[in-house]
Amino acid sequence: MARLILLLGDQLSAGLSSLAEGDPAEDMVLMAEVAEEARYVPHHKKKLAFVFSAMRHFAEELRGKGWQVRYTHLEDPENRGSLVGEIERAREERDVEEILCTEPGEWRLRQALAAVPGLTFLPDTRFLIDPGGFRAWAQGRRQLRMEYFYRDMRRRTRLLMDGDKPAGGEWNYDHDNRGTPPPGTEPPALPAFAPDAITRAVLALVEHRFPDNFGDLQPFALAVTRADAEKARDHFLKYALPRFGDYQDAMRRGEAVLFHAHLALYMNIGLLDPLDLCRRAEAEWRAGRVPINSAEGFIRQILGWREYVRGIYWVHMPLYAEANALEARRPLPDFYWTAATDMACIRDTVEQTRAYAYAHHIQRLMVTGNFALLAGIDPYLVHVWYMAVYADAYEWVEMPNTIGMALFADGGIMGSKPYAASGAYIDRMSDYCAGCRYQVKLKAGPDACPFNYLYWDFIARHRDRFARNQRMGPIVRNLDRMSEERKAEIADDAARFLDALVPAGSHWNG
Ligand code: FAD
Ligand code: DLZ
Ligand code: SF4
Repeated sequence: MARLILLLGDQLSAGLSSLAEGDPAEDMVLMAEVAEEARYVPHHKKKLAFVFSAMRHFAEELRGKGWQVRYTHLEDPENRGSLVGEIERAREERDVEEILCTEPGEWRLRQALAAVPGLTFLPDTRFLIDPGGFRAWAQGRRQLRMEYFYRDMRRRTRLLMDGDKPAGGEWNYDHDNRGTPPPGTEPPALPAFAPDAITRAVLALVEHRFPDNFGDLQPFALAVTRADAEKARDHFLKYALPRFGDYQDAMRRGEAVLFHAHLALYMNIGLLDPLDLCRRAEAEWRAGRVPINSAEGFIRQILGWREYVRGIYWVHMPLYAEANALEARRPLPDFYWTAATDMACIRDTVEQTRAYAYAHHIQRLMVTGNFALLAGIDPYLVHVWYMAVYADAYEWVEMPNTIGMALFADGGIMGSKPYAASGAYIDRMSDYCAGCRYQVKLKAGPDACPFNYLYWDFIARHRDRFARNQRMGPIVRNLDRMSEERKAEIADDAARFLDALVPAGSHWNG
């Protein structure tokens, strides 16, 4: 009797553990486009098209290598609508001895699949540390910090190491990642990939089946095959990586990607290998083509943050999804979907998100994330939004970034203090404020930048909690030094602004 290899939509890697364990001569690969996965959050149209097209191309690649692939299209009238249902259907059609599946990236899906009789999970070896290894690293530590995890990962993988010393002399060049590009700096354009017949069929499917989902489907220029994703990778290494380090935290109006990689979507779906990417970035530095702050900054994001958030996710699920340490209960404002706000920074970020299913890290963290933190938006609703709108979003990576890093809803598991900032930060790191109807230098009144009074209102709302946090102490003391009149003014401005927010429709609120 043959085995069935269930291959999920984000497992499009030739070296996947379940494929390595299987035998193309005997076993069958099962891939399925199903409504349950397409609808559990209202995915951006581009994300849906990207996933389905990449799945279809990968199925063709496997067939070309001699695999028998049972592929269910979303439109198949017999489609049972869920991955578990599609396994049952395959089982009704043929004798199946065992089902192999590389560990899914989402707790929800793992629970559903764990209940399927005869299904064996195999480790996902595309990651550089498995959840058990992370647990062992975390055990006994009073507080987890990414920096120490990252150093251990450097030693473990030998990336950017000279003997037992960090290459270049320092572990972390974060202090050299905060420049802003001078006017006139031209970021490289992303490579564009023309849709082939498979992608064009998928685009028609998405337009037909998901007409009301958020986001622009066209133009669609994403890579959907390994070969094209590798072209995108090489383009980044050559044209953007040299300045990635300097401008990692910068934001510029109308520029979605700047010197970022725009590669997370390809890594997360399995088209690019993270370790290989890190090695290539290191090779660029060793060849003298990129500075150390670029190579180290890039490798830190992948070897450090990417692996760290996955570890946090698996250690803390399922309770992590419900975390709400700051008791934030406000509904998500409508402008997260419509971009209809006078706040230029949010408008630009949401417009880019709508157009590209992409925004870079500082926009996600310090614009939309920071606003949701300060305004006290319900973390679960914010999580659904981030899961839906970004082409690279899968729960293992999105949830710790949203619930933990951006919203501090985990009470400090991910970071020792909230990433809260007033308008001054956004002004320093971007050119948004010059084109905004609000004035970033004003602290109070209807023309003041909302981030300014929302920041202090946030600190005041959580004063007692933050007073106990060593890193927040000085900020709380600044609040305490304010006059009662000033505190009342902050509370009034914040209430006026927050009360006027229009909640998103219930559909979008998840
Ligand atoms: P670059 O900025 O060029 O970084 C290089 C690579 O490092 C990325 O491709 C990514 O693989 C990795 N990386 C960088 N920062 C992180 C991080 N904080 N966590 C994990 N990996 C990181 N990343 C996702 O891949 N999927 C998500 O759903 C996601 N949701 C996020 C939600 C919020 C609220 C925040 C603050 C961050 C989120 N991130 C997420 C992390 C980060 O913003 C994206 O990885 C990055 O913007 C992707 O664009 P890029 O490929 O151009 O990355
Ligand atoms: C994101 C996604 C979408 C939109 N559709 C499918 C699908 O139809 N079939 C599938 O196997 N996977 C899909 N995925 C990815 C899963 O929802 C899920 O995020 C990952 O498999 C978790 O590892
Ligand atoms: Fe954003 Fe405030 Fe600047 Fe306007 S003034 S762009 S709201 S930070």
